[in-house]
Amino acid sequence: MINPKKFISTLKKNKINFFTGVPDSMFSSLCSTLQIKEKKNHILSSNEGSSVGLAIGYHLATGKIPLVYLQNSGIGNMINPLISLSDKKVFRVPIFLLIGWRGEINKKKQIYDEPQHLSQGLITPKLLKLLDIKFKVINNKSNFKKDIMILTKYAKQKNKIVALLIKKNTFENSKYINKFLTSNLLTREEALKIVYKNIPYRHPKISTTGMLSRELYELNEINQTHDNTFMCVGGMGHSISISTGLALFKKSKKIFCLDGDGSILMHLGALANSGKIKNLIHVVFNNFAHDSVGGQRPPSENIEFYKVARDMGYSNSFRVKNSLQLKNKIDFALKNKKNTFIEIVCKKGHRKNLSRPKQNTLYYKQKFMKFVSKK
Ligand SMILES: Cc1ncc(C[n+]2csc(CCOP(=O)(O)OP(=O)(O)O)c2C)c(N)n1
Repeated sequence: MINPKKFISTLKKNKINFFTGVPDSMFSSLCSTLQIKEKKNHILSSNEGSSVGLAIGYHLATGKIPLVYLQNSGIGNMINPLISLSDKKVFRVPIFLLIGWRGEINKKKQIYDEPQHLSQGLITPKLLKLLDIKFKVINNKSNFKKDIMILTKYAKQKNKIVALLIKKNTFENSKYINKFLTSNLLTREEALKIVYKNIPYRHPKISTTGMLSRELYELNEINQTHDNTFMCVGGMGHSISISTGLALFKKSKKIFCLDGDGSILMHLGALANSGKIKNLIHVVFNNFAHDSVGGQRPPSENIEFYKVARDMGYSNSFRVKNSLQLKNKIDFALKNKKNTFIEIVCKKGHRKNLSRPKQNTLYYKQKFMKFVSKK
């Protein structure tokens, strides 16, 4: 396996000194090492498109090659600035991409992965070819030093974008892994249990990408209440827009969006629309972390989302820190005729034995559509 510190020092030897991206569980130890050891040269960005923007700015300022890291599901977010700014036919900005390959292909077969990664996994190498991005695939046995050297040389000579596609289990864990914080705040799962208990079954729930949906899935499994839930397993950051679309056309129902801090930040602009929708209750579990992929800190440490939400149009907006406050605000939101935003300040950390949905995604979608079609 590759040691993250050695990997970073190889990048630096090749004069790559600026790192930005959105973390991925495929190389969470590398992301955490960058965040902790490379404070001055690293920015964890809000989405993969913004990472490319930051990288272009860095290149304009220094003339050097920046590194952007991402999970392959974030390629969509970055295609626009890549192809219409850094591309060879526009400004020719060389960028070194490090892409976690979920749904990877191994010896012509796709390895088992979650449904949201299957199509993306299949098309990832094809997409890179289509985008004319020279790339190499690495795993724990690869000669990464050689690959990094070849790719940086090429990027520099041609002023082009290059990529390393990272397979599963390529990186070692590191001591810089973000640890579970002890504090008297609720964990996301504890807070979710309170939310779950206090929302009557008749209200549809849209849950965000990552562990939150898996925790909710377990509650639904115990209580056999899957049909009122749409798990936004992919499309990170879009659960609030899905909730907005649903709420607009299901005015008789109060729709709950259960969101994360990293996710809300990814497409914060969506609040300009959701803030106007009366039958929406937006609950953000703010654990100040990308908990699902290693616990890295998003850049929103000092942002009070409930204040942002107020400015973006929500009629009621609160921040809660314990179970009693949370229960009270849910009761309030259920009775109030206008929309409510509830930011739950919680601590990061999750159970290691969380299960995954047993049925296929279409099963849950159909159940949900039947549920929302009822009066
Ligand atoms: C476009 C995109 N980029 C990155 C990811 C990888 N990813 C999955 S969950 C997650 C973290 C979500 O953080 P947050 O919303 O704060 O929820 P938490 O995990 O802390 O509960 C990330 C980065 C993804 N699924 N999609």
